[in-house]
Amino acid sequence: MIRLQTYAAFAGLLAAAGNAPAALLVTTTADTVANDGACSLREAITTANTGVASGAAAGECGAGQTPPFDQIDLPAGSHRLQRSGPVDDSNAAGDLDIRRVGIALIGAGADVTEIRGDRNERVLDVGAGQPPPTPGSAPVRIAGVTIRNGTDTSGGGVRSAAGWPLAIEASTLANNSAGFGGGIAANGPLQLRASTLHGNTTSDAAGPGGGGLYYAGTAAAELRNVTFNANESLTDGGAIRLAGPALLNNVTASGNTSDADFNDSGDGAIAATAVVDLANTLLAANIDFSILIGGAVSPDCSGGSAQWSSRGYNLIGNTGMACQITAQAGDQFGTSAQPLNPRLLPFGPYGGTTETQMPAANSTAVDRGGSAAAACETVDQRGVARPIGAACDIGAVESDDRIFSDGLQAP
Ligand SMILES: [Ca+2]
Ligand SMILES: [Ca+2]
Ligand SMILES: [Ca+2]
Ligand SMILES: [Ca+2]
Repeated sequence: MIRLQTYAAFAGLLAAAGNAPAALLVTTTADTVANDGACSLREAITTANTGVASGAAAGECGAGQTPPFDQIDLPAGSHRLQRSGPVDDSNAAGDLDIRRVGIALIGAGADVTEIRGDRNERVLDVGAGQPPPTPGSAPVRIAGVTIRNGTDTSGGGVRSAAGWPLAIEASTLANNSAGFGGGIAANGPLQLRASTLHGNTTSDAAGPGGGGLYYAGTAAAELRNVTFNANESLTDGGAIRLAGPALLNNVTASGNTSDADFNDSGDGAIAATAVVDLANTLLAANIDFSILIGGAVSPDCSGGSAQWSSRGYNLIGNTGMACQITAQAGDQFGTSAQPLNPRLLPFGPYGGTTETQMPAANSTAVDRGGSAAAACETVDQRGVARPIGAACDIGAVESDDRIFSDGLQAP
């Protein structure tokens, strides 16, 4: 289980070395800006952005502390955004605007800490209106939170500006909506780990798509131990639209829908117009609604042979009509005529702080992951060590389901 509550120990070590970065502790779930002796999430972000305390009263963010403030600790609770006002990038109202690299926003776990949008604007905006930072800067890091109910033109949950590095870990993005990039729209370097994107949607019927994620950075985005379930795009990429390159290892995308307005424009749980390099990844049992009108169907992946690059040990249920990928060692690819059933258990809690889709014991994802150059991640999305059984499993979660559908127990 990844709880990410080790910061206190870490800060203690640094304090002993006389070099403690100041952490801000959020002490209220209210979306307030007032010298009231409480430190709200919005105030903490402004203090981290500017280095200025939110007020002089004891208990305000940064009062009596020394900047820079590199970390915001967000305890369990529902932090609902409620400040309305003109759209701004200065963190005054609507979305929360992070304007400095190296800030870490750390919740107590995606199952207990949430930041909830008000459905008028996205939840978190990283680097908006700012020039790109120096290449190689420390990322803005978000960990141990659920981000839900944001709505915007792009990045309903989170948007990052061009060149702004973003790392999201052990988090859930759920029920966000945007023109494109329903959950996340990342325009700078991206690392996405041990996280779930569920029930995010796009709303622009002519946009680039990406129900869960839209990526347009220039460096390869890294997705490791990530689950995409029940996201939906009106166009391409029910789960992910890649306009920039990406590396995927141990990703699961199932139950996502592309071309949700079934006008035969859009396909692929992952749709790529840049190089996508994948290993140990499961793309199966997704839906391309073009099938409803007899259009070209490619439910699981879409893109040309110049885009799709397998390192092996992937399970793609149906490569369909628009996914040109060449099988490598360990790959299991189905077709429209003979799709593969991934035999995943229902999306739900299988341990850890994020919900996942575990392969059933009789899934061909079990014990079919790779090694050497195509090695699985050393732990799974829940933080459980791989492998369980003879070899690691394809997808985000290592199966500990041991009962076959015939009732016999797996060895
Ligand atoms: Ca206050
Ligand atoms: Ca903004
Ligand atoms: Ca704002
Ligand atoms: Ca469409």
